Amino acid sequence: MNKPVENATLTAAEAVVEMLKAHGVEVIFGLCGDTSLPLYDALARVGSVRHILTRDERHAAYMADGYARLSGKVGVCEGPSGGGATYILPGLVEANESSIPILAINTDVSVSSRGKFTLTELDQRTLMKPLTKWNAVLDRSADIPRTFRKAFEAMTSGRPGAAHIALPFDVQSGPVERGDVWADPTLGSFPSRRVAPDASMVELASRLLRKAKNPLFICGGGVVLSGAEAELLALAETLGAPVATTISGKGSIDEQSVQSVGVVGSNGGTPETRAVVDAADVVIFVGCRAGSVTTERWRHPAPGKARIIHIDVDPAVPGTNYQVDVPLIGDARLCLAALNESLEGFRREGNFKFVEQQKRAKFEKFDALARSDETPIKPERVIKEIGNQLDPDAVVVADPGTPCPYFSAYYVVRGTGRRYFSNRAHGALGYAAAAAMGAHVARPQVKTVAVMGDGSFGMCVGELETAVRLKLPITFVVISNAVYGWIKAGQKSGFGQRYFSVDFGVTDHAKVAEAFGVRSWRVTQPSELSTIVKKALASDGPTLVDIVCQPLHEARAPVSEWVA
Ligand SMILES: Cc1ncc(C[n+]2csc(CCOP(=O)(O)OP(=O)(O)O)c2C)c(N)n1
Repeated sequence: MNKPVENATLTAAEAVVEMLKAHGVEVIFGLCGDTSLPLYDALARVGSVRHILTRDERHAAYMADGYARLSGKVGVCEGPSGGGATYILPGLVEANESSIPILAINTDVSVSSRGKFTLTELDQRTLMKPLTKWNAVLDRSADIPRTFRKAFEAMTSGRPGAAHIALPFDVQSGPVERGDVWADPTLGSFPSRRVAPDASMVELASRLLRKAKNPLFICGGGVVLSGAEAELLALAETLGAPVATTISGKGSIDEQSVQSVGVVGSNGGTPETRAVVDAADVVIFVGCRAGSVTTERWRHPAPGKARIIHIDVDPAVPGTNYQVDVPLIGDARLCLAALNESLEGFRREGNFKFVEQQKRAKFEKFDALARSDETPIKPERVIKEIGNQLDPDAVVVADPGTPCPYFSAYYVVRGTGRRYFSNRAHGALGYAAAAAMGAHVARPQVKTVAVMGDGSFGMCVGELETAVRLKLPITFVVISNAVYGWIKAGQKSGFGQRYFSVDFGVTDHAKVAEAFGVRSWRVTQPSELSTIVKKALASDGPTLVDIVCQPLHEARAPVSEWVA
């Protein structure tokens, strides 16, 4: 093992580190294992790539995801063979479906040990293939440079996505020619290759928009991914059109602006935002898959009622869920810029009275509940308090359960760009804490807050040690109600209140966090909330606020509907 190599060559493990560096990678999140020893040794010897040791590979992938979302660069995570691969998988698939470029490297049993009932042997190629945009299992050391180049190109061009590389133990010790170790560093950020739309389609869209009486944008994550906020605003102003978003689209527009509708759909939308969607005669989807949640199961907009222009970088998206009048395939920024150009000289005066009226109605109901002194504390009060105290540039990450629909609906993003996100592809509980850690590593100068239910807390608690070890000044908020509340709410609304196997025991999450070394508080009284949230946010280390809250099945959820 690790035979000395000539100067003109590197060990393959060293070449892996050099290839990452050549693509601009500065940090890797991961967890060690037997098959990873050569890679770890190379990381130690080569230096200059920061390694963040995590307590679970799933969270390493979530950290890479949060890091990528905030840095605009590929997030990298790693783990060993066998369990390391199966544990990294949930984060990989979430990122891939959310169009977030992360690279996962799992080391593997030696090529020479394949097929011999070797401990941890697993067909990583087949396992990862349907979950990633691109994947490979290395068989030869010499293939490392071109395999990494391919992976970065796949992740950051077209629709961004996740890649996976399996790196066998013996492959890590073979030789790689130094001269083969090169990269195009522009492939380390996304979008690396912007594609412009077909001019004839731009013309068709522009014609439809000139005739529209009540156009509406529904923006998905593609606007923020593409950095198309300025082009979107310019076009929305030209058209006098309101801008609604999906959850991932929060940050496409400043939500304080008159043109902003807020989030629509069945997880963050409200009857008031739905009414705005229903009033549109032309809907322009931008970087949005028009999936079940955004469209409330393809009912809003109602099929056939509004004309549809659909902008997406992925040609497979427009036309999948709605009959589309004009598909515009390309990068969101370039598509919107092309529309701005083709509409030069045109201007429709917007009438935002209806949007304003709907927003006022939505927030009046919210504010009345947010003022409530009742116990258990109402979720609205928590959102209002955190919203009041956070700076506009703060980053909030929300888990499914109570946090995602409530924060999506009522946490007002001030400014544009990535300031709020949730894991909207698969919505696995326990994402926010680790994703927030990755986000903080990418943008350490702003406050980062992770909001989770107690169901999520149970799925991510081990990473509190990572936050303490790295002294990350993140505030973790636990909405504590001793129930899988979102599901119990579903049993209430759709299954005759036959509550079954959804309640669990009460845990003092503040005490648990304290045992990890996190400065923590448990809040039971609404009157205590403000002071404690202030203290937690002001701390320069990790803090946790455990808030005993009204469960969802007793609360007034924004639009709570299961989406199967
Ligand atoms: C890994 C995973 N398992 C199951 C679910 C299904 N699920 C969606 S919401 C929810 C309940 C969430 O409970 P909790 O985190 O306590 O938040 P609450 O709804 O009570 O606010 C469950 C179980 C999921 N999203 N992820």
